[in-house]
Formats: sequence, structure tokens, C-alpha cells
Amino acid sequence: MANDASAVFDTLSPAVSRGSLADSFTPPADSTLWRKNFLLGAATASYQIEGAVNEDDRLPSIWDTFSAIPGKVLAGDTGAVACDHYHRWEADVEMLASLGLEGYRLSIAWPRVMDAAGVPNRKGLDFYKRLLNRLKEKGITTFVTLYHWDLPQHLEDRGGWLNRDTAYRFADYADLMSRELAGTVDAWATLNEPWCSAYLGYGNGHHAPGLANDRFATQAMHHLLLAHGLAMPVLRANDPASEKGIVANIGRGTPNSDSAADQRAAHLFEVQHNAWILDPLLKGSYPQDLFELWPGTEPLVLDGDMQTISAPLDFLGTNYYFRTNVASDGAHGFRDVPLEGVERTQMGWEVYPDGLRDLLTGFKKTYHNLPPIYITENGMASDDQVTDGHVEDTQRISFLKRHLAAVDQAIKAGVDIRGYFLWSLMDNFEWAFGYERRFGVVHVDYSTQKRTIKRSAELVEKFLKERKARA
Ligand code: IFM
Repeated sequence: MANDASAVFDTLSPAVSRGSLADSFTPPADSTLWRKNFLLGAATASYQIEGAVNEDDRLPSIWDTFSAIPGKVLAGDTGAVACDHYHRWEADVEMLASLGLEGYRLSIAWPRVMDAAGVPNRKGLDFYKRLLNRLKEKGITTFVTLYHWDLPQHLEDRGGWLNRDTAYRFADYADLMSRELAGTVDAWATLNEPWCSAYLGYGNGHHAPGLANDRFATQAMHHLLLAHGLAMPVLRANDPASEKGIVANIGRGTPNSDSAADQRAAHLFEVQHNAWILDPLLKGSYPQDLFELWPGTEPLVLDGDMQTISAPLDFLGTNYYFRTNVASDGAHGFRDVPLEGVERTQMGWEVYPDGLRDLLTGFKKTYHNLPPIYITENGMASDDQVTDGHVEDTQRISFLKRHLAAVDQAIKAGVDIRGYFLWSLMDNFEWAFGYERRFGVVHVDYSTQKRTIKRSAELVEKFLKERKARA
């Protein structure tokens, strides 16, 4: 591993080549992705795929409540049925295994496994036990996220992540899950994307529970990170053999011009997107620039909290999708300046693989204690159609190829990256965008629940087979 990542970084080509499509998906011979210990898997999340929201005494979550409010989710979609994975999990595991995927990242629905008094729900627990045992039988490495946004509604009714007590309830939940599931989980992630939970949930109201106040966002973030910190020792005690970490969505901000004001704007974009989460976890403090961006929003922090939050991680999961081009807003913040003529996905997100490499190499410079990294999500939405039983998701194939090349570049620049999970295994409930946006490498026909393997998944399978066959 290089000692000075920046020196190596400077010698990298300025852009990850767009390359050609389908048949050249396989990485070049010198790619680090050929290493057999580089884990390649796929990810999902409970509310996005499970459905069965009223079964086996599952309690309502904030997303059941939010999606039932007219206008909150495109086309009025909800996760009530989703991919019906709660009933079809056996076939879904077969499909995952048949694709040769080595890892599966799933999340547990908190409202499924305990009641409001903290009493375990055996039926819900058994679902995850069966699922994880089957994955283990198939030899699939399991990454389990405890919180991927489906907070029990009864906790939101008492303030949700604005209430410090929720962090302690989360530690109780982590305790139950790690006692029950120890031995079937290879890696635990406490939270998925606290930025989304805090900012989209409490800062701008685009996600459940739909509150919109920057001060709420910073306090919710503090309680989320505290929940993470309280859960870590519990997970370590109950399941010592597994890895423990957290998953953050990371965002690249680029300046619209060379002006100092725009450079500052891009810096502030990344402060609120990345440092807001990574500084407390890895440095034990919030970035002061955050409060320049959002004056007067300092959260209430009690003695010892930052120490709890910054306990060492075994891994950091990073989810990457796009970059945001920004300019100064003329005051103390930034404004988005969408670039013209760039490639975009069905979400309208710019395809920008270099951002993944640049962020990871940048983190290595900023955080001397950066733990091993997994890319816990990467992928794109496209309006995929099944034609004669096939889905030719050409843009996704190119997207994945270019992002995997960026990962290879970051590894060669000295970042310790151990694996990559496609987002997502199958099309699913894309939060405020409902079922219209298709992120899967497997197509789901929601009227019949038929799964159709997309061309991208076939090519990943082909690569994994080739890699396995290599001496
Ligand atoms: O679908 C989401 C996922 O739940 C969290 N990360 C981003 C994905 C795409 O928006």
C-alpha cells in the first residue's frame, strides 16, 4: 500500500474511461477486482423489498405513516407489498446464489422484531433467522444493517430521533438482534446513511417523518450517531467474531468556477454531506464549518457522547451515487448549479465515477484512522423494460464498469477497499419515488412479482465465474 496516496493520485488518469459496453464488462487484467478476497455482492433494505407490513405482528414504521400521506410518495406508492420478499425470500436467495454473488447486504425491520415494550417478536425474529441461515448454507457473506430508515412509529410518536431516548432504545434493539443472530452475521452495520435519516427526514422533510428544520436535523444526527456509538460495544460483546461498522452516503461537491467563493461552496457542500458524519465518527468532533453553513444549529451534546460516537470501527461502509456541482449562494452557503450536457440517470443524478475515487482518496488523507472500506451501495436507476424475456440495461452496465474502475483506481492509490455491493439486487420501493425508479440488477414486475435477470446481472455473474475459475 502506498504511503502517500496523494502522490499516487496525482498520477492517475483524469477521468475513468467510459469504455465500451456489454461484452467488455469484465475488468482489465491488472484490475485489483480480480483478487478473490475482494467481495462482490448486492444490497437491499427491509422496507424497500419485504412488504407484509401487517403480518406476524409487525408494528407500523414511520414509512408506513409517511407513504400513506397523499403527495409524499410518487404515485401514492407504499411499501405495503413491495417485492413481497417476506414471502418469496427462499426464491430470492436462490436467485442471489445462482448469480454467484458472494455477499448480501440486507437490513432488519426494527418494527418486526420487538414490540413497544421491547418484548421480542418471535415470528419476526424467526424470519431473519431463516433467511440468514439459508444465506450461510449458500456460502454467502452476510452484511446486516440494523437501521435502514424504518423507525417504529411508536418511537417517532415520542419524538423519534429528536428524542435522546431513541438512541438507548436502539442499543436495546441492537442487543436483542446480536444475541439472537450471532453466528449468522459476518458484518453488522448500525445505521444506513444517517445523513438521509437526519437531513431528509428532519431537515427538509422529503423523507419520513417529514419534518423540516436544520436545527432538528443536527440534533437528530447527534442522536443517530449516539445510537451507533451505544450499539457498538453491545454488538462487540454479543457477537465478537463479526465485523462492526456503519454505512454513510458520501457526496462529491465540485465548484462551478475557480473563484474562492465557489471553492468554499464546494467545501461546505462536502462538510454537510460527509464531514458532518465522518468527523464525529473518526475525529470525535463536529466540523465547525457546518455551523457556519447552518448558524445556530449546534446540537445538544452531553459529556462523553463524542467519545462514545468515535470508538473504533472495523469498517466504514460508503454508498456513492453522483456529484453535485455548486456555486456560492452569495451568503454563507451553496446552491446547486446542474451541469448541462452531462450523462444522467433516471433519477436525474449525474454519472460521475471519478467522484467515488476522489472522495475515497481524499478521506484517506483527511482521516489517519480511516478504517477498511466497503462500497456498501453503488448503482443507478433506469427505466428498464422487459422485451422478449430480457432486459438490456446498457447504461447500468457502463455505469457499473466505470465505477468499478474508479474503485480499482482508489485501491491502487492506497485506499483499503475490501468489497462492493450493487444497489440493488432487485427493483424496489425507492422511497419518495415509489416504484417508478428501477435500481435493480434484477427486474421486478410488480403486478406478478416475476423477477427477470437483467443483462447487467448476467455480466456480473460471468465475471464472478471467470474470477472463481482463475488459478
Ligand atoms: O434506495 C436507496 C437506498 O435505500 C439508500 N441509498 C440510496 C438508494 C438509492 O436512492
